[in-house]
Order: sequence, then structure tokens, then C-alpha cells
Amino acid sequence: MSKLWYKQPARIWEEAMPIGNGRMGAMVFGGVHSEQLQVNEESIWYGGKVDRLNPDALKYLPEIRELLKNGQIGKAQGLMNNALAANPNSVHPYQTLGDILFWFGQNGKLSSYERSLELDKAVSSVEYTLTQEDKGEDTTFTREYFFSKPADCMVMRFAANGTQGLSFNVRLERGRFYDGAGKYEDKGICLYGNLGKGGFDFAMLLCAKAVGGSCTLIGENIVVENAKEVYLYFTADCTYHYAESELTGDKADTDKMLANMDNILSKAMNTEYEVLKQAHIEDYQSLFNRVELTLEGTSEEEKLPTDERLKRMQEGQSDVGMAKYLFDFGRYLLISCSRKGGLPATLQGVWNKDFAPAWDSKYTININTEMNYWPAEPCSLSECHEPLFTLIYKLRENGRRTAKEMYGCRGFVAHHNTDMHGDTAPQDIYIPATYWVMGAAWLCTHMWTHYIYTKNTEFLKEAYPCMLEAALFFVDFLQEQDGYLVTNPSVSPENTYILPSGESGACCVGATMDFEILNDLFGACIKASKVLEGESMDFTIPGVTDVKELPGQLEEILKKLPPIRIDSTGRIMEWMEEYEEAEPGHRHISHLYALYPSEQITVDQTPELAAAARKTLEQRLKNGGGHTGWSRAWIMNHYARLWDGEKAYENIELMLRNSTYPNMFDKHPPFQIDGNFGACAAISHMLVQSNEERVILLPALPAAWKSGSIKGLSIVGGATIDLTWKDGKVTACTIHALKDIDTVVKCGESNYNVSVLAGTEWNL
Ligand code: FUC
Repeated sequence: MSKLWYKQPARIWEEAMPIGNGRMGAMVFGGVHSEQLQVNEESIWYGGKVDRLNPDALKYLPEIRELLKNGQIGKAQGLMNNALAANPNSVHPYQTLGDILFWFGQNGKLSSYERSLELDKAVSSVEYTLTQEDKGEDTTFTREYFFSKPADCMVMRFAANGTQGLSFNVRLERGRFYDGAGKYEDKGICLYGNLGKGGFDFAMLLCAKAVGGSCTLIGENIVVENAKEVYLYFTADCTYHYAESELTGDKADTDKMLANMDNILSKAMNTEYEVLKQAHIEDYQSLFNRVELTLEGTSEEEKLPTDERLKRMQEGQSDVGMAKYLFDFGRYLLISCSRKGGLPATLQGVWNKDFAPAWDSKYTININTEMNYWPAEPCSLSECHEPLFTLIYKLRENGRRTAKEMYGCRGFVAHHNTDMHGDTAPQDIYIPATYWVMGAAWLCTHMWTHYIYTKNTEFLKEAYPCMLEAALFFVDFLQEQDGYLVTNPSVSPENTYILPSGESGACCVGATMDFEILNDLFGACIKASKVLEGESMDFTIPGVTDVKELPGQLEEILKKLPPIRIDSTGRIMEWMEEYEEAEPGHRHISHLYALYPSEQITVDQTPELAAAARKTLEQRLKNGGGHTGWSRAWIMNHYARLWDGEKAYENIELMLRNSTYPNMFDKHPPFQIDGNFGACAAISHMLVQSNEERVILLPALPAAWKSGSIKGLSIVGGATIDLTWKDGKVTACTIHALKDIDTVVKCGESNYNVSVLAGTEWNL
């Protein structure tokens, strides 16, 4: 059993339990006298799609490039803020949907309390007993909540066992930001509104069914009196899901949406609770149960509530078992907020309580969104990766225009943020981040990762033209300088350097990360073109006469990209020049993209670069690095790739001590989900690492995980792997091939050539 549990209700949002079905989510507080369920729906983004391109970009681009090339950084950056910044400079935020608020009428003294979230069932529960001392009577109240994907709604069961019945009032709220609320026919209550000019309509709907007692609709409340049991059903929606195009305001869409919501709840209400629950658990477990991690010797702490365990860790104690929770919770969250057909996980997954959240709770694609999807393939949640690909296709549509109008280039480009519409214009006026053109390129490398893990050729046939078109942008964008082809303008997210003159800058020519991303993207396009050679592929790319010539062109460009270099202090160079850093413990470690998620730097094949990467990390950490949760998670992955289990584990402990809220949400601060996903990926990579050439067993096993097992991780090539170890040594390993696979399995000093046919297995 894998369960988070607590002995008191949540006092703050970061103590509440997240549940979700991909499209919708809720935070369960578990109060005794009142209950708050803060709710979300993935498409509740304020306003509509905005055309933000700066009409002066192209005109000033040559001048900006010249200034950067000549080291006139201040002047260049000033001009960039005028000519490249988008108008308006930001997209709109992802917002809370609102709250379901309950007030209970029971009385008595609280004599026991527990609430939990079962990670292997995706069910949250609350149980408490109220004692009426004058009468000497106890009543135990239980509540269960789950957000079902198959039923597309949240289902709740409240029950009272004892002398008191269940009495409560419940209503829907959304601050001051809605247009109406009240009875929904005689079926329940609803709240509805519009998301601002150009925005979509939304609605939420709650219905209740009481066993015993009464259930009445009064005003905009459901009023339950003296019931034994109450079943509640909640759904929400937004016309985003009904609009034929991005144009909104069509009443027909709203009517369709309401009819669908009505239908969803009618169906759920006519189905037995246990049947709904079973279908939900089956659906959830079809993903969650693919993988199972066991760490031995961790049972003692299981008797303690999750928040107490975290507190003990903060006080300096060790708790090896918490790593399993970090791992399971990461998988739980991805399944609960990123499902096929929906929108990808934002900075907060689907869970956001604010109207103006930090960084708009959107998609920050210079690390955070990518990190969200690092566990998807290795942790066998490939389907959960799909929403990201749908977003990339939107970026392609919008990014073609951005490429052409801002930079005069073919292909498509995205800057460092995007939204549910796939916006591609620059975001904010923030020199260290805004003018970064690598967003689409990095995201498209995920398409190749998905392919190498799944070997799904149909997927690749669709993705390849998109990957190629992201690469095409750079065919036109790169500039000749000192014998290399370089990015200009460029920036190493989101770091600042200091020039010998004392002047500081962030924009530059040729940040190292750019070439590392291009190595991967171009390399992936070239390999994909070979995989697809025999396939009938019929596609065009605007501005290209013969798409078949593109891979060859990319090969030529690859030869002219600057190499990854080591500076005079033995670290990986972040920029083309050896600059002083303004913030040596900076949270971004962009130039180590080559170590992770990429594998251009490896311990066995590029030992010098690996040593320089280690030094880079040490220097960052020595200067306070890893202070945001996501940065800590990236560092864990870096150490996993350096095959340093102790350092990776040290960073897991630091994350649990310093960057984890009581509900296990990652703390930037504030809550940001990327750290949860990054940590989950790191734990998988500490146990198994695979690429197109080899699979390494236990590459970064820390001494703390002396004995244990992992079942069902995915490896590159289309297979899953089960592994058992004892006293730090592998005792059993099975590879289950889903596709024919040829690889080398590295286990300690031994190498095994492994050829397995699809449907069969290999045992060590
Ligand atoms: C990048 C990071 C910040 C934060 C934000 C959402 O800008 O530098 O730390 O994670 O994204």
C-alpha cells in the first residue's frame, strides 16, 4: 500500500490532497466542521487567443545581431526590449475554477481523525469520530473522494455511522469572477460564467443523492438533513472543448456543453457507487500498476503520518522510505493531470487555487514543461506524454508566423513560454529569459524520445514533419561567425554574465545550450528520416521544395555548430566566451542539458566532459544552487547520469527536507509540479538507464537502498524491465520485449549482448 496520511485536516492548500482525472482536479482539505474542495478544469484560462507579434521585430533584427556580435550588449538588449518584446508582452493566466464549500451541522468533541490519499487507488478519504459527551455517544463520519476518468466526474461518498445523521449545506463559489449560480433544474446546483473578452464559457455542476434524511435545493445551496449516506457528483467544463475553432462566444457551444455535463452526471447518478469506484480504480491502475518500486527496511516509519515523517527529515533524520513516496507520487500526479486527449500539465499540473498564479501557471518551456514529462517514458506512462505532442502541433501552426514575421525564417519557432492556445511570441520583458528561440526545438526532442521508447512508427510518421520543421527554422536562423554557425540573438536561460568592463548582460551570441539542443533535434531528424525511409511519406513544409533534402542539410550544419567546451577552471562553458557569472549558484544549469536530459556527455564515452560537468555542478551547489525544487530535481538527474548514487540520494534528501510541502507537492516556492516529476524521473534513472545502445542496471544505486526491486520500467527499444537487487548487487533481471530489441545490458563489470523478439523475454 502506498498512502499519504495525516492526523489533522489541511490548514493550508499545500496540505490538501490533490485528486484529478487529467482534465479536472480537486484539492481535498478534509475539514471537520467545514470542507473545502478547491477545483480546477484544464481549459480555464483567462481571456482568448491574442495576436502579440511585435511588428518591428524583423526591421531591427539585423541591427540587434550586429550589436550582439560587437559586444554592445546593453544597447542590443535595449533594442530587443523595444523591437522584439511582444505587444502585449504576456499571455493570459491559467486560473482556478473555484470551490465546493461545505458546512456541517454535526456536533461533539473530535475524538479521532485521519485523512489520506491512497496512491495505488487514487482515492482520498477522511474519517473522524465526534463524541457527544453529555449523551456518551459516538458517531463516525467517513468521506471518500475520487476523480474518475471513465465517468468524467468527481464522485464522493459521505457517511455517518452512529447516533448523529449527516447534515450539511454545500454551495459553489468562484470569488467574484462568475456570472450566475443557482439551482440546476431540480437536479442540483450550478455556477457559470465567461472567461473575459474573447474567452470561453464555463460551468460547474454538483448533484447529490441522500440515503435517509432529506436533500433539498434552497437558493444556490444543496441542503442535506439527517442522512445516513450522501453521494455527490461533480463535473465542470468549458466551451474550449466544444468550439470548432478558437473563436468563442457561440451559444450553441454552451448548450452542447451543458447537455453533456447533464448527461455525465445523470449517468453517474444512475450507476452504483461501487461500480463507479471500481471502474475508476481499474482505469487508474492500468497505468499506475505498470511500475512497482520496493525498498527494503523502511517499514518502521510507515507507522508515522506523512507530515511527521517530513518534519523528522527536516530535523535531520533519515527516512529512506520517503523516496518511494516521491517516486509513486510523481507517477500518481502525472496520471492525474495529463491524460490522452487533454491539455498538458502546467507549472502546477492541473491544480491551481489562484486567479493570478505565479508565472500564470502556464507552460514555461525553457525547462519546466520539459521536466514535467521526464518520467513519462521511463516510468511507462507513455500515453500521458501525448498532451504535450498535441500542444507542439499547435505551436507549429502559430510558430510558423512568428518565425516568418519576427525573424524572416521558414520553419516554426517558440519562445520561453506558451499557453493552451500554443502561443509562440516572446513572453514578458525580462532580458534573461524573453528572447530565447529554442522552445519548440527542445519540445520536439520529446517526440523522438517517445519514439525510441515505444518504437511506434505511426507516431513518428506524424511527428517527423513537425520535428523537421522545428529544425528548419535554424537552417535559416543560424549566422556565420568565426567559422561556426551560431544562434544570434541567444540567451542561456535565465543566467546573467559580467563583462570585463563590469557591465552585465544575458543576451549573447551562441549560448552553449542552443547547440546541445540542436545536436539532439537535428540528430533525431536524421535518424527519423532513416527509420522512415521505406514508409510512404507524403508531406510538404512551407518554403521547402524537396523535404527529402533537409536531413542532408542538417548533417552539414551539425558539422559547423560550436563544440561543447571546457573553461580554464575545468567547467563546461555556458557561453562562447569565458564570462564571470553574476549568480554562480544560479538555478538554471542549461549548459548541462548535454548531460541530462541529453546524453551528449556520458561517463564512459566523454569522461573529460563528464568530469567538467561534475565540476560545474559542484560550483553551482557550493554557491547555493538547488534552492528551487525543480533545480534540485535536475541536479538529481545530473548525478544519476554521472553514476553517482550517493550524490543523487543526497539531493533527494535535500529536496524532501527543503523543497517539499506537507502534501508532498514540490516547493519552488511556491508550489510548482516540475520538481515532483523531475524527482520521479531521477529515481528511475538511478535504477536503470537506457539509450539506443545499452541498458545499465543500477547505475546510481545509493547505499541507503541496499536491497529492493523495481518492476515494469520502460527501456529504450520497446521493452520493460524488472530488477531485483540485494546488498547493492543485482540478483535478478528480466526484460520483456514489446518490440524486437537488440541491446547491451551492463551489469556491474559484465556486458551482455541481448537480442529479444517481441513478446518474449530475456533473463539474467
Ligand atoms: C523559470 C524559472 C523560475 C520558475 C519559472 C516558472 O523562469 O527560472 O524559477 O520556475 O520558470
